[in-house]
Amino acid sequence: MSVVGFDVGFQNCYIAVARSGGIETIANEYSDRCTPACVSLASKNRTIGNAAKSQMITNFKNTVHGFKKFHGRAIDDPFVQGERGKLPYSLHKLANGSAGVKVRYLDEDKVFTIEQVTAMLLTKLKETSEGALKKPVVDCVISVPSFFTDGERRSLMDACQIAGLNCLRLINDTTAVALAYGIYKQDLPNPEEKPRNVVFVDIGHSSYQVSIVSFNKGKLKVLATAFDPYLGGRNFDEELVEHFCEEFKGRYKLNVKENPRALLRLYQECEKLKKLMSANSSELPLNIECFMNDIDVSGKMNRSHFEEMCAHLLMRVEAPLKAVLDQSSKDEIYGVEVVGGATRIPAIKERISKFFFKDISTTLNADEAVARGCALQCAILSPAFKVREFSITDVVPFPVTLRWKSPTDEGVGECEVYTKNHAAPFSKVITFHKKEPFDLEAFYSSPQDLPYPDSRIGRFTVQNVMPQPDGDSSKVKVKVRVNVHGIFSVSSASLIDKQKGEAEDVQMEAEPTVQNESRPEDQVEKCLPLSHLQGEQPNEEGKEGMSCEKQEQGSSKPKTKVKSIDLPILTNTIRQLDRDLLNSLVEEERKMIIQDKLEKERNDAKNAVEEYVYDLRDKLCGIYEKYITEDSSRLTLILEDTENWLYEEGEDQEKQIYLDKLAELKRFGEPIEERYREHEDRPRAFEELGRKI
Ligand code: ATP
Ligand code: K
Ligand code: MG
Repeated sequence: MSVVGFDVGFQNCYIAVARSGGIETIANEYSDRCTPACVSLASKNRTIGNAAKSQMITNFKNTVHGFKKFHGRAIDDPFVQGERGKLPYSLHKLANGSAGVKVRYLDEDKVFTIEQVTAMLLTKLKETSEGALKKPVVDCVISVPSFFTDGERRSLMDACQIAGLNCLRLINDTTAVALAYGIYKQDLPNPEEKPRNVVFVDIGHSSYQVSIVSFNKGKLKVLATAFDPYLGGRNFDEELVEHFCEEFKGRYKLNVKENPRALLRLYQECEKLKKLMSANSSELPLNIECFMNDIDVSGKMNRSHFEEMCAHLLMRVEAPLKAVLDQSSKDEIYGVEVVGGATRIPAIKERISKFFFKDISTTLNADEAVARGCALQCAILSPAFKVREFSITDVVPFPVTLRWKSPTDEGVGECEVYTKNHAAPFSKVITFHKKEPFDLEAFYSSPQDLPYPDSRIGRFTVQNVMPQPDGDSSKVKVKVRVNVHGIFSVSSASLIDKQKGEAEDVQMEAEPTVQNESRPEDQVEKCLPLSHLQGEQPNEEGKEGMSCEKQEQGSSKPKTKVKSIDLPILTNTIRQLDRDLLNSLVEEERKMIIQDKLEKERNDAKNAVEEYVYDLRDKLCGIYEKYITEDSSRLTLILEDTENWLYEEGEDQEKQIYLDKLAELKRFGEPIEERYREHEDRPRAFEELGRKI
């Protein structure tokens, strides 16, 4: 069983793994611990990560980046529409209304779902970690922004499945950081003492998240989260880009925005400039050669000018900090820990520090803390790995309401099942009195606070409900939950059949089987009777209605002499990929992995021919010279022919052709090599013989 954590960022991904020595962040084949969230499609294969990023400008139409926030969104979502105009690649409307990506792949026009694009990235991260661990990686923990809604989370889970990963938990970015912070701390207050409250801030490329977390020995509890989902490093890049676009229009008469390549280059240079300005307050140059129409461009910028330009962005730093404090009791803040690349901007750091009247702490690795937290969570969930016990309680970011009705029921009922900052994961049992199947509709109760245009979560139909033989309503127990991934569902339902009561002894509220049994059981809510539900008395026999039942976690289950019958639930969540389609995408990803592997082998075979040609040619004029029996010029000619062939008709051949070519060359080369070896070995053999005698 693998213990791996992936921080899948908008721009940068990091991998941490557990090995016997502990948790470590690992590097990819470019010796880079950061793998860019970038996928490039081409006529023979795909490239992912660093190699894809280097294709960004040359193959801009088919190099996909900045796609993380398209998860679970419709193409006509205002956010998607806003991004669309800025992307060098095309978006395409899928049958279910979602945003897909349209590219040229294997010489054909092809549309990939966002789940597929992220799956490609995950495939890369999976392969990198498999390389480091030298074993297959399936189980993992992946980070998500704390403000991700159900639709976004479900979509990411589908991406995992396409990539053949079993995600044990989608953990919120700042919660992962809190775990990385807390698990090794020796001096946390004892469980009965006042907890230590720490604020965590993560500002990445695309978003800004804050959480306040209380720590005691062996546990952390998130108290509240806040965010600006649309503020990150890229907004600062954009300011610089706008500035230089204007400047170049005036000075060089260039319309940069018309030229996707030039615009991408300008983005890259502005990002570099932004980073330099974090370390340097003096004036810095921006130079780009052959920028557009063969014109070299240059400009300059200094930190204070940059901060002026970004004043409206810097103003947005405070609101989430204030929001997180407003939501939690204003107990003493022990520390403020910041991570995420954009927190390196001095003006951002200053503002955070000023707000809390204290120095901010940067003891955590700003780039790697999220991934480390993910790997730690994976280690905790893995039975194969021993880590100290550490319990994690997260929060529900947006309140969830359940609404129900049945065909003959004139009344519609509604209940907010999860308030904002309610503990998660968490299950609740709700009791209804019904005579027929009924629908439960889940939605986010405060759409105005939702960074997502659709407040619906899904419709859950409780099926097979029948009245009791005497015509009375049946008691139906419905379990709702926010699971470890932060995803809401109506997870099970059962009909309590009082008629057969005496015959059997059944546990009434048996926990449904949990997917990952190694993880701590979800808490089950002691739910208050819902007095605000008009006309519906809790637990009143015979009356249609609903109540929540108290059930304490771990308490001995009441053994009532009734029979409970499991009821099937029809789940219909928004934007979810059709399951048959998902299975076909799993298959498609496998095929693409094989295609990439074959293409790599083909390239390797070609390179082997090329290398052999150069190597043999070198040696023929060097160490092999004395051992050539045939006409050496003939051999030189063969090598020259092969070299030419590689550039012409041999440029793009099947793998076998290259293997054959290499074998043919070796027929000439090897006898020479053998004679050389023999001669080299002879004196040595004599020497050895001499020693023995
Ligand atoms: P997100 O968390 O939004 O999904 P991410 O995790 O990919 O995005 P990070 O890797 O945390 O983002 O941060 C990347 C951002 O940090 C980029 O905008 C990058 O330019 C910025 N950044 C990195 N180093 C510096 C620096 N020294 N000064 C200013 N900005 C920096
Ligand atoms: K990151
Ligand atoms: Mg991040």
